[in-house]
Amino acid sequence: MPRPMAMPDREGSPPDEGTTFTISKARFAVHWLLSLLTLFLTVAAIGATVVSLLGVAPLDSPRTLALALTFIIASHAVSADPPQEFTNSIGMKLRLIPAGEFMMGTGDPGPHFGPRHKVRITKPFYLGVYEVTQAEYEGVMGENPSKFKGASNPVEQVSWNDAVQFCKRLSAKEGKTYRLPTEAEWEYAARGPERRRYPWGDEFDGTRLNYCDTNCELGKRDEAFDDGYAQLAPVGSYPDGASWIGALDMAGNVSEWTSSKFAAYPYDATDGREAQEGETERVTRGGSWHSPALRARNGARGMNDPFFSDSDLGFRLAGSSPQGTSL
Ligand SMILES: [Ca+2]
Ligand SMILES: [Ca+2]
Repeated sequence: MPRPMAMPDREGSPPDEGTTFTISKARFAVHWLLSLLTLFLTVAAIGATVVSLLGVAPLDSPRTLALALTFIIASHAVSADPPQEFTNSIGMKLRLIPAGEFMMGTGDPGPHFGPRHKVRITKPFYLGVYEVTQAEYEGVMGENPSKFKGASNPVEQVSWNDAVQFCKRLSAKEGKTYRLPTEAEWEYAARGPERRRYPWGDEFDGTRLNYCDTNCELGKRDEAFDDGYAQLAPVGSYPDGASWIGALDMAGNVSEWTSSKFAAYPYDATDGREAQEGETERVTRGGSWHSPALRARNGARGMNDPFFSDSDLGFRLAGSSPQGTSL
């Protein structure tokens, strides 16, 4: 299992989380062309109306005005706003997470989960609503390494290197930019501006996630709750466990790789921890079917070598695009 840090949970100045997201170049160009035409025709319509009122011009102001309105409507239809939700070529649903600030980390004693510090997510980014499934992984990679087989189960037994490879292959297939979320993005999507302790709120509820509940065959099982699964659950089995942005299974099912190298807080995306090269340990986030409730907290961190894999460790996609590519 992912190696948890041996301390509890705290909640933190504010390094920027440098995610980039832009709309496609073509969409952007069409939007602005329509906007310029709308402006031109609106000015023409007003001018024609004024001149008509003065009784000197034979211009057809109503028709020009109608044309202007048509362009206004078309301009809105080709809005420059990115879609709130996006389904990719293999049916994976990603949601747009707005930029914002949150308090990262927990208030527990110990050096790894805190101190709490403010982190700013400077640009919107996409995040997978679900963990990557075995069917999705096999569709892209041609193999399914998971121990507990099931097409809708999250893929497990995947190393950080495997997860990154999956992102690269899918990016190449679609011409988009997929990647793992940073641990700041992950925690922001789980915790939100309200500083939730768990994705759904501040109180633990063992029916809203798949953790080591009473069905769990391990000695550390929690007999206070029955979540219905001894090992993996199909992704999205706990709609009541959704985070503030609608991401599912963040607290449990499988722990998830992030892009980040493990480093002490405060989180700073520019200090080298987001460098993709290097064999340093990478941060894992969220609890799993294998872990106790303590690990389900939004601020809990784990870490493992990038070549490590286990049956309670998977990942979810993030998406952001360099300038000019569409997602
Ligand atoms: Ca369980
Ligand atoms: Ca999870």
